[in-house]
Amino acid sequence: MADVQNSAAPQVIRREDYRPPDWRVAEIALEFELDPAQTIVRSRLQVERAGEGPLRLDHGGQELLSFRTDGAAAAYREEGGQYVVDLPGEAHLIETECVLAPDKNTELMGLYASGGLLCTQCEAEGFRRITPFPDRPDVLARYRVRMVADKARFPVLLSNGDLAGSGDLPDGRHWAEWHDPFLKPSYLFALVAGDLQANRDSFTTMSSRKVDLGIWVRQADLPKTAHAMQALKDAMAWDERVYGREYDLDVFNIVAVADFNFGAMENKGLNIFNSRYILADPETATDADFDAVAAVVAHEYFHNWSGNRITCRDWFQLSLKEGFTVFRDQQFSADHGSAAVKRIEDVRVLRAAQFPEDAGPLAHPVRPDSFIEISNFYTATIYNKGAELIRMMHTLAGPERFRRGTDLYFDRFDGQAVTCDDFVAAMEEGAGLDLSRFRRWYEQAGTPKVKASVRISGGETVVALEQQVPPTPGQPHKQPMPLPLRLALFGAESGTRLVEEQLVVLDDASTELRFAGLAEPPVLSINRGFSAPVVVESDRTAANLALLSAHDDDPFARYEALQQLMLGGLIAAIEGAPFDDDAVIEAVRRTLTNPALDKAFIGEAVLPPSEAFIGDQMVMVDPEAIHAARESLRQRLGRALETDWREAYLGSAANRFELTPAAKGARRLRSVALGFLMAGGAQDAPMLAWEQFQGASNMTDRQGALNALASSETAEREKALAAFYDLYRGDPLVLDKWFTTQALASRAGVLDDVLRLSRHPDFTLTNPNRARALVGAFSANQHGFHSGGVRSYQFLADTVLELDKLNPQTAARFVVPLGRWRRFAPERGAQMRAELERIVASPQLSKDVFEQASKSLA
Ligand code: B3K
Ligand code: ZN
Repeated sequence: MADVQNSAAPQVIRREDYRPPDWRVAEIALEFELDPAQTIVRSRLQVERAGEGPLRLDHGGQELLSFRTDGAAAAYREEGGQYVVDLPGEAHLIETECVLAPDKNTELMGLYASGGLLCTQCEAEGFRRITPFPDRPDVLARYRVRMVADKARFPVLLSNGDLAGSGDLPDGRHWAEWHDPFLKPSYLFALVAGDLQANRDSFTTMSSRKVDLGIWVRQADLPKTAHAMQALKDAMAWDERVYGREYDLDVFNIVAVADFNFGAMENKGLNIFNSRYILADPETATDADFDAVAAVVAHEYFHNWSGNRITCRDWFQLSLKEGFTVFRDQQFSADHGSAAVKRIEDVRVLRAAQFPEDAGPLAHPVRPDSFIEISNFYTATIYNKGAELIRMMHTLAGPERFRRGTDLYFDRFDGQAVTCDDFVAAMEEGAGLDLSRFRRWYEQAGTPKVKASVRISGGETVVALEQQVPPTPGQPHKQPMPLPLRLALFGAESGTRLVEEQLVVLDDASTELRFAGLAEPPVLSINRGFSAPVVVESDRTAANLALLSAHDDDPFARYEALQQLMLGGLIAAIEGAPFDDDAVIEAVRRTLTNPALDKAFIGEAVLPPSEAFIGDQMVMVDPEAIHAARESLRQRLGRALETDWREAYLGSAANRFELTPAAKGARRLRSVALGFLMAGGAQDAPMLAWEQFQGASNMTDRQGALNALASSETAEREKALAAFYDLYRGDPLVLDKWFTTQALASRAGVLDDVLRLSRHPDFTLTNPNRARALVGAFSANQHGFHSGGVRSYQFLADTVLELDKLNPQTAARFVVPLGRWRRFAPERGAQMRAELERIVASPQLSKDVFEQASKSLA
């Protein structure tokens, strides 16, 4: 850890130090007198002895008005954020009374105010900010919650479980009481109070129980809740069909709030959502937004079993619920749209967020060994790589045996707080797999590299595979991991498949596969469907890749072949090597004009790899050279295939707005084609874009046109940005898009735009969506961000420090891009590093930002 001059270095929490709790909480009764300025919280805990030690209640520094054990003033001591009480007997009653100020809570953890509502966020350690409690996921209790509030301001009072009663009080106040019959950890507690309206519906479960569903929003937003409601019902039915999981309460409520640190939260029976993952209509949400709403609604719903009924023993096991639930939501989305395109998107996310994490200073295993602040571990590794681990088990077992594994898991551990290893053991037993080596996937960080080569020897074709797992912080030496690789061979001349697809599990450092009697020289198709989350390096030529991009019958492999072909050309261009781009142009043309392919797939496949992805393939990232090479390829493709782009553009013309895969695919391809026409410099392209912008009947077309214009130097650019702002200035979620589009633009001077926008009256750091829309997007714009030089780095560090005072959890996320300093040229790297040092040396830094910045320097 770096030299720290400010406070003492924060404490490191280690997995090996886990001890079960000494006291259980059988029941908790909570009483809230709700008021934004001053909320009183009274709690009564029935605690029971489970071990030798004292009772430890975590707290969040709130004002404590009283603390009693068995009716008498408690004799407690304070130890590092805990009240510690020695209790003599086996069972005791603990009562506390506290006062909170939700309207001063800018961290958005615990009880806080958002747009006139009061709401909670407790995962991971927010419950302690509400009331003193053993705030750890292995303490499961039964909750009874009584809320009292002013009826005019807070007509709706919601909490977990079922409504047990409600009524009016004489002074304009009212009350409601909710009881949750299920045992739950404190991180799943929730309450909401506010002036909300519900979109109500119901779902009848497989055992014929009727469940009342409610999506609660501000009245004006009610028309935007239909898609989320449909997704919820689809998710409930899907989980019954695919996993045999039935919902268990009589009520399921969702509330949308405007100020939220992440996507959504799976509180038992009362999910709380960032409004961007609930509200959607064609005028304000893109197709990608609609898909994200459905995926997040499903994800949170699926947590009811994978997370709530069975939860994590400790926070090191976070991927137990998150990796599994992401896998479940990926399967759900694949079943409700194009499975091939969904897999491509999932891999794109993994490569954009997780591979760089695995290769950088913040790399950690899917089950980490230590942390300073758990909020920093809600990462792409825990979520997305975690999901890939579950997917590999699914691939190894096949769907039926996998289901036997999950049945056993749900059966065996229902109502308990367990570990990742408990999951693997249940899968091993239920599915009949040997997963002993597979456990290394949970232990070792780093993305494995697979070298694949093909040679002909003595009339046989030999496929040689070799794996290597790179060193990561704290893990210099790695062991080989079992890599399930789906592979096939295609004829280098004919493009026909020479052998059936096989699943090869490479679980040693290397292996060789032999094939005899092939009719022609083969081309290897490997990691089909992206069956293992690895980087493949192969000896395939540009001609081999072009062949696969035209003939491979696995859609992911086909997409990947074209991506690799483009990548090879781009890297050659960046390194100044000669590169004949005719093969790329021809391969793109064949994909673009292939009537057998669906448009959504074409739209994905023809896009060159992102600048960030190209950077990840290089030891030293040169943002200017990458940008120039990619732009020049886009320009050449735009020119060479102008007629085809035009045809694709017109052939995908918008008609009636529908959310079918075909209609979404057509919209996608239309905007991609427009982007190439702009890149190729077609004279009428800006006008086409402006017409698409103006005539759009939906946000997908409008945003697609705006994106194309935002990266241009045209008069239409300014017109479109001004018109967009005027149209949507009153809609915060759409205004976020306006900020993001400009921050992501591919043009000179993005930094100046961003600095100007950071002073715009609509910009604020107090709303996480807005902060991410501008600052998060800018730092993800590799060329725009780095071409701004030291001023970009200073801006990012200034933002981190300013936001840290308000909201450490969100501030810490913005540190990450600076941590890539080792991968940039020395002068640039030193400037990035200097900003990290400035952050670490700042007084009163949160644990969140300290951990990210100091680890990024180490
Ligand atoms: N479990 C929450 C995430 C909580 C993040 C806390 N820092 C949402 C989800 O993954 O479903
Ligand atoms: Zn989750």
